[in-house]
Amino acid sequence: MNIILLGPPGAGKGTQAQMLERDFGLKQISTGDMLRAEMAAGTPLGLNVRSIVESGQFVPDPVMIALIENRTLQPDCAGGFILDGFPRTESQAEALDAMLAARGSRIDAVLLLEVDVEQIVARLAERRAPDGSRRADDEPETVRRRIQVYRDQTAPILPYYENAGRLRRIDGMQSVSAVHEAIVSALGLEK
Ligand code: B4P
Repeated sequence: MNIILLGPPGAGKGTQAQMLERDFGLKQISTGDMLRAEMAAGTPLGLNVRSIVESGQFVPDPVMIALIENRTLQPDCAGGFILDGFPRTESQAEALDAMLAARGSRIDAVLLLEVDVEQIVARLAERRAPDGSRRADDEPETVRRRIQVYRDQTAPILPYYENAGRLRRIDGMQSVSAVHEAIVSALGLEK
């Protein structure tokens, strides 16, 4: 099963993708984590995208599409994957369908985690890495920019999935475990 988790920044996509990977063995593919790993390793890609990511803007579509095209071909994705942070634009959504169709594969479910703006700002103000550090893009001013970028560039892809009857909405304002249960039920998975 291949799944897309959609939602605004801080909606809980990463949190829920980790739980699905733990319980059902689907591979989490977090584009945010992939970019941060490139930045931390100081690769040419990481150096190129650092200022974009830290300012809350989107990395160019061709870069992200190539990353996902390669990542989903890795053997650990053969049993199914969860896309956490991709697609984020219409062009990414169309490229994803085309690349999977060319392999005789497809996306089986698209889930939208719905969370309101106040909750997003509060959650990201609290977020800490295990070592206590904070992400540069979690500063309130940058979070507001990320929410605006989501509204401008990601929200318009919702009709792409909704019109094809592929989008399922999940109340992301509930507790982490309640959101997980809602997702498991929407996907018809059994533990
Ligand atoms: P991401 O890393 O994907 O950032 P995110 O939206 O913050 O994460 P998420 O929704 O996963 O929230 P989380 O579970 O952590 O992207 C970062 C940047 O990378 C982007 O701004 C962009 O620059 C770049 N990028 C990534 N993908 C791209 C693409 N496809 N195209 C272009 N650019 C791209 O949850 C947040 C917090 O809430 C956590 O602290 C968590 O503990 C808490 N939380 C979660 N669920 C909760 C709940 N139910 N109740 C209470 N708290 C909860």
